[in-house]
Amino acid sequence: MHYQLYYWPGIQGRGEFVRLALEAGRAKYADVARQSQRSGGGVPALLRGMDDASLKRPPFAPPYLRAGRVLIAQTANILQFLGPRLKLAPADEAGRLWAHQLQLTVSDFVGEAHDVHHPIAVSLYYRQQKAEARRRARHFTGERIPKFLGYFERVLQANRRGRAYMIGNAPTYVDLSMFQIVAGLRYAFPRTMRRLEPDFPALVALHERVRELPNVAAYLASDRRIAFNEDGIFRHYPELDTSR
Ligand SMILES: N[C@@H](CCC(=O)N[C@@H](CS)C(=O)NCC(=O)O)C(=O)O
Repeated sequence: MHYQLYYWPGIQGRGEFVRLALEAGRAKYADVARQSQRSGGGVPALLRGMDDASLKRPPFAPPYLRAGRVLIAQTANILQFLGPRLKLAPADEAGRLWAHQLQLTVSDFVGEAHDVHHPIAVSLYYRQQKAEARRRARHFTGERIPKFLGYFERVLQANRRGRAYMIGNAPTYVDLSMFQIVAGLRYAFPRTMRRLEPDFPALVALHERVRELPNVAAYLASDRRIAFNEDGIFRHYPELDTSR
């Protein structure tokens, strides 16, 4: 199968959770909006896919994925689809439901990370909502990061098949997302993470383990991996990296 991923070309954002799965699973795929407009790619192609009035099941927002005749959106939904196909999901139904449950929790967390710099409206610039962002950041760094990471750490520690991965004894798309969460938080909130990381040793070790998976390491070293920047979900604004 040859997949087409549609996501904003200049950022990791939510698309990165899908890119990591495609790369770790050595899938053949095109990152359509990063291709030239001359070849039918670029942002116009991304927008066309959402505006196409003939689609009975249109995506609301990127990322979305085309796999032959199938068109699916919502990051966790895309990963639920790709997981078994790329051998990045548990084999049994209970395991797959558990993976999806964890991924939905990742989606909640990612939404909150986004809302730190855009607490009022996505249609406003960060500079237009800075005061509210500062207030929100204090709660995010002080309460929400520890709560979410504490939960993921607990899940990892409770894995009966060892603490190497979140589920069972082999990497799944959830582990890739854990890597991305730690990497993103380190970029956006370095002071906070320096303070908190000692409380989450298994999660920090998981980040290293995933980073060293051969397909992931090759991807991270390639120009396909976009650098974190202040247009994405994880943004580094020092004034928001409040640490008690
Ligand atoms: N719940 C969706 C959220 C999708 C989403 O918010 N996509 C962003 C980019 S990361 C977007 O372009 N949203 C446009 C909009 O909400 O109007 C997911 O997890 O995929």
